[in-house]
Amino acid sequence: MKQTFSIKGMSCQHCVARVEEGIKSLAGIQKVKINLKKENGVVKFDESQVTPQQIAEKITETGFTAEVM
Ligand SMILES: [Cu+2]
Repeated sequence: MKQTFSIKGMSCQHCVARVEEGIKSLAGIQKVKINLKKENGVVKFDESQVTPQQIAEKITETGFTAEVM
């Protein structure tokens, strides 16, 4: 499935890369597209392996504020 997350606190491409790497470290992630300007990220994943909540928690772990939209 595809889910959009609001991600607050990113200021540059370094932050984007950090969020991306964090999300990709989870099982079942197929595609990650982070938009710095819009402060969001669209993640495509296998819902039998990972939940939107787990993805939001992982983003929070990398140091940013995430919310399932
Ligand atoms: Cu940054």
